[in-house]
Amino acid sequence: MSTIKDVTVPDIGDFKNIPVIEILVKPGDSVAADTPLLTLESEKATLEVPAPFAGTVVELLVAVGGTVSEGTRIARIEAAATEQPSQALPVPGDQLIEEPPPAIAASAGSAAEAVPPPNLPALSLEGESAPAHASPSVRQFARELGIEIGLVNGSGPKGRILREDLLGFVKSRSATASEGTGAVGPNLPPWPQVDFAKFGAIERVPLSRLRRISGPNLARNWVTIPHVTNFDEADVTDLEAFRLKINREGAQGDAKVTMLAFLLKAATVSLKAFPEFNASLDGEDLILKRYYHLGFAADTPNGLVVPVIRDANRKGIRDIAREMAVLAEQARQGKLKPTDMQGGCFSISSLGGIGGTGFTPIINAPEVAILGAARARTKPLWDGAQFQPRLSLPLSLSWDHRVLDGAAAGRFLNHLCGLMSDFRRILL
Ligand code: CAO
Repeated sequence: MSTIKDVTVPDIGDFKNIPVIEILVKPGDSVAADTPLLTLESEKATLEVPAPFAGTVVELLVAVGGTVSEGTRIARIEAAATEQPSQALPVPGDQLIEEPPPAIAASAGSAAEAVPPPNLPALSLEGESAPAHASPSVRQFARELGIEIGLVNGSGPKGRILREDLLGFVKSRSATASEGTGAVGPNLPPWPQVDFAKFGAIERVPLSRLRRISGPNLARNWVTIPHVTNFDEADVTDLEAFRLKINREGAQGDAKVTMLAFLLKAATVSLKAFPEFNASLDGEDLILKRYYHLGFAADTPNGLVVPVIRDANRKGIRDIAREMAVLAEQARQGKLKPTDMQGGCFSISSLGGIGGTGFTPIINAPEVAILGAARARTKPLWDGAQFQPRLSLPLSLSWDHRVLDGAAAGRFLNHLCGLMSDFRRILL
């Protein structure tokens, strides 16, 4: 015969009027003895109140946001006929909750198949691959971050997982799949520790502030964005002749027009034609931008910065060249304002003034593509009847394969090369 019994908050020490932050069951749920029913969180600790016996939840008597103290009635549970009372006390956040051993989680194909062993909390089958030691609030934070807590190494006492460990895990997470879980985890060996001085003279030089800031951002972009790079070449023979002409015609003090100014302008037109390149990924949505703010990578003594030319689509080539010269100079002097580097939709990295035949630029998140330009060279190009000396500009387009695909990238580059080969197409 089964009976309905009230469940009250047991002895929770000095805590009083503690807010309920999470209800973990609902009426109709079957619970084992010790299944966590709700989570309380005071300023100092997080506690889970477990079911004192096995049975079926009939009614919940508290809601998220309510407060409870020792003795507060929180639920009514119809006790199972053979229920064994639990010895469990609520688990304060300062203590550890030990997750079930991996064999249990791994052998269960689904939550429904899982049978919690006696005297262990009911399984939270999130695919944990190792026993996790963590307070309820840390486990909740892990759920919010979508992290499988069993994959995180704890740095606290006895390997306890701390909030900082979760944040560190997110930062270092690579696309490597964790065996058996299908989940992603770092799974990387530690950084090689080498005593370089053993092999010869060395000098230790601290990274510049700029590199310390940009390095982790570049690493994040490289690790988290599935990059693919397409290559193409634009015949810029006529454009180069035009560029030289307008530079000769330019007034005293006019900024020199370089190929990059044309590339920036042409990119705005291609972005208009292929709006999915002028976008950012936001969860499962794509944010399509109706503005055209273009960044360009600028080399400075302290490292790389990416100033942004706003509304480049509305500006003429000379305006773009002038603005680029000002921003590049400010970048070199370390005088760019944060706002000068914000709001970019798409970036261009030009190494044309320096050299090289091509490179694979890293996407500047949250943008979805970046264009690289290498040094233009005169090459013999077959015109159908004979070879002609033509100036060829090597271009590379790195793009985010979560958002774009190779065909789209090929079309984008075709379009851009077409514009650069005959700049009159800009007017079309
Ligand atoms: N092919 C051939 N020549 C090129 C060229 C190209 N693709 N691009 C520029 N040039 C020429 C210019 O015409 C100029 O020649 P002249 O002095 O004879 O007129 C010379 O190279 C120098 O140009 P520049 O570099 O001063 O000007 P820019 O507009 O091309 O670039 C800026 C400006 C700020 C982008 C550049 O100075 C710079 O910092 N580039 C480095 C970007 C970078 O580091 N990218 C890598 C990022 S990943 O680490």
